[in-house]
Amino acid sequence: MGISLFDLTGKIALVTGSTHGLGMAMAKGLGRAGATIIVNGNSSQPKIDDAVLEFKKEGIQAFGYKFNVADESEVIAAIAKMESEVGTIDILINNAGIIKRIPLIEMEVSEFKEVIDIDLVSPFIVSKHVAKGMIARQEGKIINICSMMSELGRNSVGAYAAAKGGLKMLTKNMATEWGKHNVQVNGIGPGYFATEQTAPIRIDGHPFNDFIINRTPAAKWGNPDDLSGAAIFLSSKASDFVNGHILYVDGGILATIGKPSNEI
Ligand code: GCO
Repeated sequence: MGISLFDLTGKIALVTGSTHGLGMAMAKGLGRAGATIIVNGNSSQPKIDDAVLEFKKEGIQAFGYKFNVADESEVIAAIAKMESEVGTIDILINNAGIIKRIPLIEMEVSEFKEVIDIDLVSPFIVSKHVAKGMIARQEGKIINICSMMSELGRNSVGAYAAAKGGLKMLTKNMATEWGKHNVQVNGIGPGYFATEQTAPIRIDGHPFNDFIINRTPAAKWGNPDDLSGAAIFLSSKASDFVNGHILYVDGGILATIGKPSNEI
């Protein structure tokens, strides 16, 4: 039986912001498919160490590195350290991100810029420096974590939507420039998932919670593990001819205008 198209054995994957939430879930998916995982966070070393232990408990080879994805000098130093201590990075998932739910009219410029910095500039910084090695080796996979807000606006998340819309186009441009080097760059656009980030708008009875259930053909919030398949696909040989594609894992939100709350 030949190697499965989806087998990541022998590959090393760096997932930024993977100490919790969607990043951890996608990293676990890649680990279960055979990849060695590099966990990243910028909070505390104990949080990173705890996350690494969670992977190891599942028999996944994992290493942890604390660095700020928005600081180019930290990124350059961290990549050099990771590639000397763990090995060359075959797969990069740019997942680290923040959101600030503030109406645009009330938002400070500094707050807007912070969201753009983390959610859009940082994937550029990390990708640029990881891609140098991928281009030298003529092989690599980069996945940018986009959002429903790469396609749709929503009250109070204007900076986040601007960043995620930009990340969609940055993904297409990375694919344009690096495709000839056998580096496939794609995006995953998660719909609405049950995570810490969405906890404030997911409370039972919260108008937004009811809205999302109505607006989603699958009629539920996503489970972070639902992203594993898309992450494995876009990290594996199965997607070697997929470039610049944003794969939405959204329970169907983008497929529909939705329905009135009283309609079955
Ligand atoms: C919000 C949510 C969204 C989701 C996700 C959707 O406030 O609307 O946090 O931004 O987290 O990004 O794809």
